Amino acid sequence: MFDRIKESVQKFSSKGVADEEAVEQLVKDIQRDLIQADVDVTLVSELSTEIREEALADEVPGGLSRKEHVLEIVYNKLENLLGEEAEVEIGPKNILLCGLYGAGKTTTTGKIADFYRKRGLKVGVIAADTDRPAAYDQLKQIAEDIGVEFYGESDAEDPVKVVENGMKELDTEVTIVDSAGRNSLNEELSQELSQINNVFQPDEKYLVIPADIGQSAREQAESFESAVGLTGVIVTKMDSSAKGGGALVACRNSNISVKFIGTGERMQDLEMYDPVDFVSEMIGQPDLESLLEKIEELETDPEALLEGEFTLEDFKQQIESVTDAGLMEEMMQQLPFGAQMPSNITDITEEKVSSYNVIMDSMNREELTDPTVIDGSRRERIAEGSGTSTSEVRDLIKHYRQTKNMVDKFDKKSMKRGNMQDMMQKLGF
Ligand SMILES: Nc1nc2c(ncn2[C@@H]2O[C@H](COP(=O)(O)OP(=O)(O)O)[C@@H](O)[C@H]2O)c(=O)[nH]1
Ligand SMILES: [Mg+2]
Repeated sequence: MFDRIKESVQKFSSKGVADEEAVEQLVKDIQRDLIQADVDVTLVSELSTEIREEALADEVPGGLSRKEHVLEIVYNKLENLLGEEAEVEIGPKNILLCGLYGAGKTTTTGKIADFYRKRGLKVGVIAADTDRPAAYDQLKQIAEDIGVEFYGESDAEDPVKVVENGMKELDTEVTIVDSAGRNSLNEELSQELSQINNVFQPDEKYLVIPADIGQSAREQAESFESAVGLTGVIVTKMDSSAKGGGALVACRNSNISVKFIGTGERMQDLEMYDPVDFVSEMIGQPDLESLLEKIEELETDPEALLEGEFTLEDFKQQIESVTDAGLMEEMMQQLPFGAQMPSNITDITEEKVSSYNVIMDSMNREELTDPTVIDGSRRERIAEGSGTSTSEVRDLIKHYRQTKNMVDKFDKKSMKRGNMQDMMQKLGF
């Protein structure tokens, strides 16, 4: 997805100077790419105006080149356009999938089941699509393949009864209902879904939408939202449609968040939605990581740019030596730049330390030494290996970075050795 944008950004990056002409070309290219992805024209035009104005009018922040500055603006705008990173809670729950014919509901039921199974939960699926006889066999097969429990009635006519029976029959922590589709959201489908709702009481109601409907995703999400209520959207077939970007942007504008995306027909082709990953792809991961880091550091201390040896391993040692949150807090108050301290830095609870340790145990040496190599797929691997989520991994890295910035500000050596006393003395205790 957004391959064209990636090319346009690369073209811009490879230019000698980021002058007005280069910016104009970049804006034009991005405009064309977004419209091809079926992003709403009004939004595209707003975005272009914003990029143009900010890229050319703003003073460039010290320490960044004009080119980096422009890329930062483009990065922020695209991320904003694509909405928020999904938050998916890993725990027992009832999940209802709904959507029109062929959207990918049954396949996605299997993918979600596999997602929770891999995270250690006992999972079952219920075949509540009584509309199409083949749906029963399709889901049964999938359930067998991935090794989760299955409930269905091959000759059933009433989906609500099937759900009721399934709930009695299955003894599972995560239960997923695969419902029937229609050609459109008609009265019959809304009624069927609200009846299932009543008996199943889902914690999550996900609308499954195929990427190829592009910006009509907004209308569809809004109509399902008002008919049955939704807690999220899953956009499937991101791998096989050029309009996925349009669908994602449309969902963002419907204010119903995208939770997962489907990227293929196999069970593992499911990702928690993370716009940062897309945008990173577009701008080029290494460039972006280093750019973001540079910006983050600049925001707190330009001199910190020159330093860079406080590794994740040091971080690990350091949080282990300071599990006393009270101590940390007290120390923070003594810092001359206390007002600028990231708020979550004093959040180091015992619980967090042990969860961070588990995550870091799933990282290899390279990652511990240089966390900037941790891209989307590594993050996914680390999360899986440690039984956590990618957002927890991200949280750890963020925490690490903030600490790194702080460490760079005072005596690095004493902190590195975990010698808190020495440091406290320096701070006037
Ligand atoms: N390429 C691709 N195909 C998908 C994806 N999700 C589902 N499909 C295919 O789309 C078709 C319809 O899927 P199905 O789950 O039966 O849709 P349902 O009618 O909503 O239950 C099947 O051929 C699936 O293999 C996806 O993420 N990528
Ligand atoms: Mg189906």
